[in-house]
This record gives sequence, structure tokens and C-alpha cells, in this order.
Amino acid sequence: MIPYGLQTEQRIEPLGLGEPQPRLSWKLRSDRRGAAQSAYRITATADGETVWDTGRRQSADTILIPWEGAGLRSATRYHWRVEIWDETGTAGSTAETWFETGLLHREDWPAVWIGRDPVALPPVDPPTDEDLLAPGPEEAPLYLRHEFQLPERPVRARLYATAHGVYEPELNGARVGDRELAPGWTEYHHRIQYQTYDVTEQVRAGDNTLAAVVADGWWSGYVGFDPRRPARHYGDAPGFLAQLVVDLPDGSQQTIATGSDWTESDGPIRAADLMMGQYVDARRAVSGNRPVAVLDTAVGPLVAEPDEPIRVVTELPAVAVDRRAPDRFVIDFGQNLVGRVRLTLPGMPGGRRITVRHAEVLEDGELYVANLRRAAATDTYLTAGGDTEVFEPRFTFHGFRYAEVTGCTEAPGAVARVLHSDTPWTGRFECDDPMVNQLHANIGWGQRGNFVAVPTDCPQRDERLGWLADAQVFAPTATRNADVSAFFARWLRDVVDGQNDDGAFRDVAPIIAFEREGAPAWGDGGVIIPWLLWKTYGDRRVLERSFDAMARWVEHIHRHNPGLLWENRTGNSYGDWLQVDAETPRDVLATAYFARSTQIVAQAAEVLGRPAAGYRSLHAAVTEAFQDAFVGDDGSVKGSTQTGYLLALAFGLLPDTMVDAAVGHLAADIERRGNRLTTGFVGVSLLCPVLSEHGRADLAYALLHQEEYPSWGYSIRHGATTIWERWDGWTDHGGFQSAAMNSFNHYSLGSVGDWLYGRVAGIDQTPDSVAYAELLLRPTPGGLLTWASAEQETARGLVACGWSRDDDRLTVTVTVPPGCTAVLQIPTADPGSVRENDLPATETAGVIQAEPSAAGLTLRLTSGRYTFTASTTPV
Ligand code: RAM
Repeated sequence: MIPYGLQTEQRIEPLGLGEPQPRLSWKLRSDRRGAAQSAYRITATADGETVWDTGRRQSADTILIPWEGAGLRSATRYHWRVEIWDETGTAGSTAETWFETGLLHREDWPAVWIGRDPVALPPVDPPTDEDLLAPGPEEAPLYLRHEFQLPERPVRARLYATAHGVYEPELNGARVGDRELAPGWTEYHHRIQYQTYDVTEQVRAGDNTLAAVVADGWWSGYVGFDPRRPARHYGDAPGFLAQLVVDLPDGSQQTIATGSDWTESDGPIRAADLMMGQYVDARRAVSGNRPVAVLDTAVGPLVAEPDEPIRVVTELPAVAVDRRAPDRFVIDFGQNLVGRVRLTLPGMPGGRRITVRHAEVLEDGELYVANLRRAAATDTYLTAGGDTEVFEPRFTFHGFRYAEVTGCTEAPGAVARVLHSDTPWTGRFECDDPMVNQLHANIGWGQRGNFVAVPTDCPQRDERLGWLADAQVFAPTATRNADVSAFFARWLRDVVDGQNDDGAFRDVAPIIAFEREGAPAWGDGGVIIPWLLWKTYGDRRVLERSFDAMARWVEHIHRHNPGLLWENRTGNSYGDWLQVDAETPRDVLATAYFARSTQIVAQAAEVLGRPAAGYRSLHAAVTEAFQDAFVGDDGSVKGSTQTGYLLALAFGLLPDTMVDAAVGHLAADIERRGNRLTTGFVGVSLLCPVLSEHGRADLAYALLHQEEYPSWGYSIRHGATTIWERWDGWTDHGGFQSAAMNSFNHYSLGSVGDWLYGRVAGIDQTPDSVAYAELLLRPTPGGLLTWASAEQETARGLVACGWSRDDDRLTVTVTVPPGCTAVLQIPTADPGSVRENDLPATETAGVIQAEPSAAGLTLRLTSGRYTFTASTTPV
């Protein structure tokens, strides 16, 4: 049995950790059935000294074990190793890793914020014709610079840096690190993240230059759909803060920090904005040496970056470059993606204007940009002149599949550079239906493109906001595809900070434009996501840190709705947003969420050992109020919409005696429409899971395979490579939906991904399990599929489940990580036929219990890899 994937604070080898009591985790892998950890020992060292030794601890724990070693020092590298003992008490292998602390104390920061001194700006030349299209000097990014000398080459050098805006550091002319759009976007009024870079190899003896380019970013650029510029959400202009700490061979230390002795210059980037694009005049060198202003900003609130930054994660080559005019090309990258284009331009005279526009879709063969609204998404490059030139904008990103390049007469080389918050990818799903595989791919691309600093609704138009409902419906799917533990935990701090004095969460976090109280299913994201992180990753700390806010949200709803139906203070009350041909009553949806959030708060209170009884009884009372007001004697739910039934069934709001009737109403509505859905953002996440849970996997499959409008298949049939915002984003009958709101890259309707993993392939956990300790494996052969399989790298190790069938045999393959158990349900009408190799399931090593039922055979398994076969006589 081998420990692997060691993490500190849910990250591998984090550099610049800010958490004073980090938590350590490892995963386990073994080929042996029943393998489990019985004990562990953690030892940690810093500067060659032992700072923690747990000794042998009799414990199966592997996740998020809090640091109990010596108090952590700033800027120190800690090495830790874990040794494990297996279930027989035999010492097993060890594994090691490290983390390095950032600057843990305010006093660690001698640096001061610097920015442009408007008084020092050069006089503006009268504009030439060409310049009329160019941005003014006050919009240009900051080119900051500082020269310094070192007596010797350092043995260690760290750069700590952050910005008001987005920045890229440089040392001695070379870029530092691989982060994009640092410091990311947080609720800047409450905290700005700093980044830590290991620059030991980039600093030298003698003369050195530390530089940075800083653009507006979220700080002072366009954000959301607020047309003001600068929108002054945070500040008027960019700023920068950095310090380079070098350790010299003689044991001395020097700190080079931002201050009044830095200078500012002009450079080729004349303007850069996340939504508008970047304007580069390559003829301009970095020149001039103007004094900077020391900004009147108190240092802080600075926090260490707690999750993986945004990076360029992959590149896609152009699949077609189509000449449309002597100097105009339309390029297809074959995939709706988020990032930017890197152009390789043929040799040209200086000053040629190259323009790159972006679009997700084409209309009559040309870029369709109406749905970008005010986001210009246009990059401009004035050539330097001479040989081949490479242009890639740096301080902007676009959502696009197509790019139009104007201004060169020879086809440019083009590569799409895909960027997103670099959450490690952990999931794989596959089956034999290409359309379903495409759906899964579309969901993954929607996740990539919309996990950029915060979980956004869309990446292309003038919006790109952290909408809470979108996030909460999609989060379960996101946890399947990637390790989003640290990403969501960080964003939740913004959600909590956004709560108003009355206890209301908002619709979006960070708060931009939407000052109103959160709507039902939107504000509830502040309750649902911390709970999900606890259940999926075993992250108790995020639950503790969110708990008071979660409770205040429920109390806020209760206080304004003493009748227990959520009718007042519903904010923008979006209902089942973008549903089709059905109107779920808002009070039904709101009250269902009131019940659900109250239930979660009660459960969270129990986990944390806080008083839960009050929330338990409130939950019972809201459920009763829901039944009295909305549920008919025949099991109907007011409004009789699919989403109404889904909410009532998924959230347990019906008396047991009415569940079957409600399932009947739900199924009848779907069937009456020819196996079509009507669900919007809220209902869709429950649709297939509820049908599977209540014996109608057949209908869930019918919806999955549906290719007529409205369905996932319909969008795929029309070329979708991401999930659309609306079922009718484009239809045969109506063409494009209103450009006022029509994104082709929204993840919400992709929340079905959770069901692909959880039911189609069959990976889930039992209701009381935390972090997949007790798996619930329910492979569900059905629909047009003859096989499906999924794998997930969970917090405890690799989980897999897959099945295949032919005319008379069903084969089920599962992997249960060491220390975990599994309840595996094998669907067969002949439970006695289940075997592994030639042995009946009951005699198979690792099978603890076997229970036949009408639905098949339920096996309780220890850890290990298993392959069972069963007869496929229909159940
Ligand atoms: C749209 C957003 C988002 C949704 C809100 C209500 O503008 O794109 O997806 O949550 O409206």
C-alpha cells in the first residue's frame, strides 16, 4: 500500500502558504483487497531540524490532518513525510513532500504600493489620423522598473508580489512564473492575494532589474455589465506592490521592495482590458523614466494565494484558416474556449494594424458578436516591422471558437491558448455513445472556461460574474471533473463577505452591480456549497468558517417569512431561470429552497457539534407548510411543473405516501411532451438524478438521448462544443435567441454531468459518507449504451466504476481505494448469477456481505479492484 498525492491545504507543494495551521492529506493505493491504513506517522523538518513528529498514531485518517508541529515561521520551507502501517500492522511505504510558508505577518512587508504619478505623464502629441483610433497615454498599462545590485549570486530568492489590477513580473528581462491575470479576482475591499515566486535561478550577482507590467484587470477595468470606466468598483488606476527577498551565501538577507525609487515608463501595450481586449503598438520600446507615486494605500489586506492560479493550460491549433478578403481571415479553432490567440505574423512593414476579433459562433459565415454586448473582445497590434512577429495579448481573455484577423495579406499562424484557474483535473467519463461523450466534453469545456478566478456564469460577454445559483447547481459536477476544493473554499470567503447586515447572501460574489439580496436558489449557494465541500472533500474547516453565515441566511429568510412560505425578501426572484414552456411558481421554488437550506444548516450544526434542534424543527415546520400550501391530495405540486416535482422529491418535501404519485405526475409530464424537459437552471440539476432515484432511469436515458428541442442533444446536433446558456440559444424555428442574453458557454445546464458519473457509470457515496469513505456504486445499464465507465481521483484515492453488457452478460468493474468500503448494486434479475471469475459473489475475497433483491444483488466490498459478471436477464 502506497501513500501518494500528498497535499498541504489541498494543494500539491504550495509555495507561499498563508494558513497558520495547514492541514495535511495523502491518498492510498494498493492492489490488495482489504488494504487499509491502521496507523501513520508524520514527521516534519525545517532548516534541518525536526519541527513535528506525531510518533506512530493508531488512526485510519488520511485527510486534512491539522498541523500540530512548532508554530510556522514566515518564508520557510517545511518538508514532511508520512509513514503508514497497513491493516495487519505491517509498516508500509513512506512518501514525502514540502510546503513553503509565505509572509505570515504584517511586519514582513516593508514594500509600499506604487502607481502612476499623473503629474509626471509626458505631454501628449497632437494625434495623427492613426492615433485617433488609439487609446490615450493615461490608459496605458504601467511599466514599472527598478535596478539593484547584489554582491553575489543568492542561494535563495523569493519574489512576493501583487497588484491593484493584473500584473506580470519580470526579472532581468525574463518573465517570472507562469501565472496569468494574477492576483486573480477577490472581494478586494476585504482581501487581495499576493503571489510567491521562486526566482533563485533568475537573480544574479551584479546588476539586476526587477520589473512588472500592470494593467487594469478587475481592479479598474470593465467588470460585469457596468458601462462606466473606470467603473470604480475598487479603484481608479492600477498599482503594484512587491518585494524580492534574497538570501546571500554569507547568511545575510536583502530585501528589494517597491518604493519611491522605482520608475515608470512607456511600453508597447497602450491599453488592456479583460472585456475590451488589448492594444499593442510594437514600434514602441519600453522607454522613459518617470518617477512613480507612492500610493496612499495601507498595506493590505493581503492574503497568500490559497489555490492554484490561472495558467495557460493547453493550446489548440487552428482547424481552418479561411481567407475572406485579401487582408481578412476567419480562423476556426474547432472548440468554443476561453483564452486568447497567439498569432505568428509574416514579415511586414512597421505600423501595420492587425485586428483580431472573437466570436463563439458564426452567422452566415461571419463572426456573430451581437451576444458579446459591450465586450469589444478585440485585440489590436501595430507591427514593429521586419521579420516574422508573434503577437499574443496578455492582460485580457476572450470566449471564442472563431477569430477574425484583419490587416495581413498572408495567412497568419494561429494557436488558441486556453487559460483557466488550474484546478487539477481528476475525472474521466466515457461510454459508447458519441453524443453523450460530446456532452461530457462540452460540460468539461464549460467548466474550464468559466473557472477563471471565480466561478463565472459566462466568459465572453460583458458579464462574467460569480453567480451563486449557477455555481451551486454545477458544483457537484465540477467536483467530479476536477479538484475544486481550494478554488471553491477561496471563493466562499467572498460569498460570506458579501452577506449583508440582515443576513442575506447576494446573487453574485464578488459583489458587482447586484446590491440586492440574493434570490431563492441564488443566495442558497452560500449554504449548499460549503456543505458540498464537507461531503466531497471532508473539509470541516470551510464548514466552520461558513457556518455562522449559513445560519444567518436561514434566519434572515425565517425572520421575514414567519408564515414559513418564502414569499418576502426574494430579491430578484428569478424562479427556475430559463425554463421552457413551463412556469414553476416562485413560492414553490423559494419555499423548497428555504427547507433545503434549513436542513443543511441543521446537518452542519450536527457535524460541528453546535445546537441543531432549532434548525431541525424549523426544517420540519417549513416542510409541513410546503405540504399544506402546495401539495394536493393526489400528490400534485402547485403549478404541476417538472421542476416543482423535482424540488419536492429531491428535497424530501412530500409525505412518503405521496412520493409514488408525484413521480407519476413528473413522468407523465415528460412523456406527454414526447420525452422532453421543461427545466431551467434550477430544475435541470435534479432531473436525471431524481428519475434514477425513483425507478425511472429509462426516462432519464430518454432525456439524455433526446435530440429534438429542447435537449442537450439538440445543441450538440447543431454543433455545440460547450453548454449553452439557453435551450433555445439557436433553433431551427427561431434562429438566434435575443442577443441581449445568449451565451454559448454557460455551465448551468451542464449540471447533468454529476449524474453521468453518479448513475450512468455509477460512482457515488452513501448518504452518511464523507469524502467517499463509503462508496455507493450503482452502475445503470440503460438507454442506447452498451458500456460506460468513470474514474475519479477522490480525496482518498482512485475510485472507478464501469459496466458493459452484451446479450446475455453484464460485466461490472469497480475500484475501491484502501480504507474505503463500497456498497455495489449489480442490476440483474438473477442475483445468483453474479460471479467473479468462476466464484459466486458470496465466496469472492473482499465481499463482506451479499444481499439479493428484486433489483439485483447488493454487495458490500472492502477496498480493491473487482470484476463481476451477471446474467442480463431483464430485471
Ligand atoms: C444571467 C446570468 C446568470 C444567471 C442570472 C440570473 O444574466 O448569465 O447565469 O444566474 O442571469
